[in-house]
Amino acid sequence: MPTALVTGASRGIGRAIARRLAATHDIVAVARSGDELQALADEIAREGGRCRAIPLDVTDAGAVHAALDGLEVDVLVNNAGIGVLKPFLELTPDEWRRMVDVNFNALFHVTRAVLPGMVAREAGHVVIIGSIAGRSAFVGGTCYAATKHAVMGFAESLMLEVRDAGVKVSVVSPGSVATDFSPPRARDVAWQLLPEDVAESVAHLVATPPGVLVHRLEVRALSPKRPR
Ligand code: NJP
Repeated sequence: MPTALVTGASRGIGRAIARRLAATHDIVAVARSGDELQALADEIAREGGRCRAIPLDVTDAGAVHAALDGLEVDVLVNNAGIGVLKPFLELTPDEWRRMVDVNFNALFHVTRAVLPGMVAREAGHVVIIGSIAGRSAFVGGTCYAATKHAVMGFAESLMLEVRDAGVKVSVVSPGSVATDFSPPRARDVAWQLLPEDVAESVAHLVATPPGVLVHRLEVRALSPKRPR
């Protein structure tokens, strides 16, 4: 079976992606919460799949390289992300730094560890979970939206660099998703996707034929009135 590495797999969207891809891939699940990762690995094993849990802070360059350098990975899902959504003047320097570190700088560490193997094998798929905030703006999103805009620039540039080597780069940009990511805002709740909806989109991307690349995918709830 091919291998898929999913960051931020301890809960939310990343957990749903790991569970969905486990039908077709051996999973490497990464996040800081070791107990939650182990619970995920046990769940996947009970369903007949394989999942290796690697507790890891993706912002720690040394730890990422020690754990992931040289790992043979067919699909990398850079999903780990945080959002401290509040007015600019209320953001602390630490909140700003953490968002940039997890949402953007960690892309460098994790992708840098795994991509050389993909390029050498002339195959592989790097999927990044962006956001519709990556091409828009909202009040309380100065830093978060900026990191997701940065993700789009990173992803498109990387795509242009590695597509000749047979490596795909895609960004999945969801609307609001029902996870612990941010406190629910009443207006958004009816329009929220489920983590499994995003996971299904990732599975769809990963299953595209070898010669076909879908680089950007925006995923939204259709209507609060329509069940998914
Ligand atoms: O968030 P949440 P989502 N090192 O809070 C992990 C984007 N998105 O699933 O380390 C390693 O449930 C954390 O694990 P742990 C969003 O920007 C969301 O909603 O154990 N891992 C957990 O597994 C993000 O990129 C919405 O705490 C770290 C996971 O990240 C992605 O979707 C809308 C880490 C976060 O789980 C997943 O978000 C949208 C670190 N330093 C885009 N720090 C939405 N939910 O509405 C955190 O457009 N993690």
